[in-house]
Amino acid sequence: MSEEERKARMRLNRRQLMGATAGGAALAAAGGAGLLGSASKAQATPGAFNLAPGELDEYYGFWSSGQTGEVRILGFPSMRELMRIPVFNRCSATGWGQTNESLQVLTEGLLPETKEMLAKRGMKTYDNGDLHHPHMSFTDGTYDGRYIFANDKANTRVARIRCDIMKCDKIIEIPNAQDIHGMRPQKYPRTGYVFANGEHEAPLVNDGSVLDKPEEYVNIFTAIDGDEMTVAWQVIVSGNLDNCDADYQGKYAFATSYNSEMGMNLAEMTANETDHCVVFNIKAIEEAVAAGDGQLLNGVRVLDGRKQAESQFTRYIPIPNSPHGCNAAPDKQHIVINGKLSPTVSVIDVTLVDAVFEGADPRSCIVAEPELGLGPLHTAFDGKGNCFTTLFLDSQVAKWNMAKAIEAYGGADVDPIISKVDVHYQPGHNSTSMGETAEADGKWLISMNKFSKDRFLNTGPLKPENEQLIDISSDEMKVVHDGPTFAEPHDSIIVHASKVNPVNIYSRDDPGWDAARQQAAADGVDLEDGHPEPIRDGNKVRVYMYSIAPEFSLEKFTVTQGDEVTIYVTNLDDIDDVTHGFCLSNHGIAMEVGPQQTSSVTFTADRPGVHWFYCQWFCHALHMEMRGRMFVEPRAS
Ligand code: CUK
Ligand code: CUA
Repeated sequence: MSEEERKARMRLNRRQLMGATAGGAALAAAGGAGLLGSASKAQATPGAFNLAPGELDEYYGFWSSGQTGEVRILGFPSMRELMRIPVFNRCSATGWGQTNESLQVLTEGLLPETKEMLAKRGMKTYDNGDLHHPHMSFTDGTYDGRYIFANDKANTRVARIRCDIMKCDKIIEIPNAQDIHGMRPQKYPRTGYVFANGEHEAPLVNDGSVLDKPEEYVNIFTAIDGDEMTVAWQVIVSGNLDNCDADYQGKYAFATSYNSEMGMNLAEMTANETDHCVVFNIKAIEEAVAAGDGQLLNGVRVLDGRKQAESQFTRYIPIPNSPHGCNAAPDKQHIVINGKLSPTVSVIDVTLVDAVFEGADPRSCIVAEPELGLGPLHTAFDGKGNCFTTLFLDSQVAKWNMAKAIEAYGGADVDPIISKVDVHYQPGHNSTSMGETAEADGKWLISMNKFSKDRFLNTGPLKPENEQLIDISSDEMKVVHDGPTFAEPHDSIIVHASKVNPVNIYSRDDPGWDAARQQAAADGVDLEDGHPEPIRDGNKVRVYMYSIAPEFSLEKFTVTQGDEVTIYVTNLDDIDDVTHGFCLSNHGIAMEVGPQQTSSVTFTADRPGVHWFYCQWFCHALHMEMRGRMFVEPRAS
């Protein structure tokens, strides 16, 4: 169908609808959200966080959700939750984890042995994940609005979200590694690589031939090609990798590493006074990969960068016991390593790292080590030379000055700490507005606190966490807002709204439903026309319909008990905000169908009888009327 014909038909359908309804014109006008047109949008007063109705935020917040497995979009600084992007979880509203399109994303990157294990449990993919770190792709040291990448610590995966539609389009399971934790995109020249830390150690070939022999376990650092979403290379390291970051030069990646003892229990893991920051030399690694060095394992080139291998791939910079956060400063020169069990943070000067690779003492690149308080976990920056470090045990955020910390390390009698503020309670990550880019703007800080205790009404034994908005525009930090959250946003990024430009309507050319397009072509069907009858192919039956508010193109269709049925729904509405849904009652089937999107779902029709399907997304004044019947004929026995 041509664009002209399609539009003509949409207009026709609307007219028919209005004519057919009692008081139709009024109803249709009231119900078609998209018909209202977009009101002019007010911008927030600068510095305001308590926005008036209709005012838009200055920033997008992209929040992780830990064991919930999704990414959340917040308006920031108002802290209004705008949207949830299902990633590693199963989502009832959108059908993520059930539609064929989402299952393709969730299954195509799984390792064969994982698919086999899950199949034995009747599963196609995992339905849980532990998403700690969402980070946007970079170009030239700042966010470029293309993608958000996120890790799954629970099942060793890395996902990518397309920022044009705010949906996940790729998930890969990382071979050879265990439990991806720290994860950061390359900042310069662009992403490029996504660096991913394997947190837990295990035998490199983990097939049961080695069990309780910790001396044979290894840890793995992975570089993913963020454009292709394939593993580019891996490096074997000593010690457990925790968090990581990249420099602004494109030369090095840095990872905190605890348990240099390679201990298996708490006492063993904390025996040494020092652990490490591991520095990865990207050029040396790329040359070795190109030369075919190391070993090829599960299709990935794996190099040995362990301490005892004394390679040019890595350097181990001694850091006081069990460091955690790893944060590159927007001055493009300093990397802050957060002490956790040590009250200090250690500052690496990236311009001194070349010398370390040329044989200088590994500690010679440390230029400051201020003592800030108990339990420093993560550091954020204001772009004006100041740093904000969460103190987990002290329940505080410390503001300190980088230049003063460097002077003090050099012996000057200066106190780098500018101020501290109490937060409630036990902060983990913190983020500043644009703070992990070269465009850090020093306006806002969010402190992501693990406990809320008495801050909110009691919700039973499980309490929300508490995120506190802090105004950092002056030296004295001011907590201005409490925001409760459900499990467990570890990390967040605060991205200026000018960097992100999502579409309102899907493109009909979107690659997201390529498989549906191909199947329709093979069946001689145009997705946008649907087909009046189910198409039978043995016991497989394909039903093609389109939707235009408030109707599906099929009001009924018939299948036979035992058929494997695939329903394709194409939403022909191309109006901002007119999402439909398809819910088949008493079959556990429901999915979102956005404007101009095609979604599909496959199930076995095993219940003879009449079953209603209905639109499950409030789309129109006649949304309740948007429904149809599936007849399941009993199979002749
Ligand atoms: S880790 Cu959770 S508080 Cu996974 Cu980024 Cu530090
Ligand atoms: Cu379509 Cu509700």
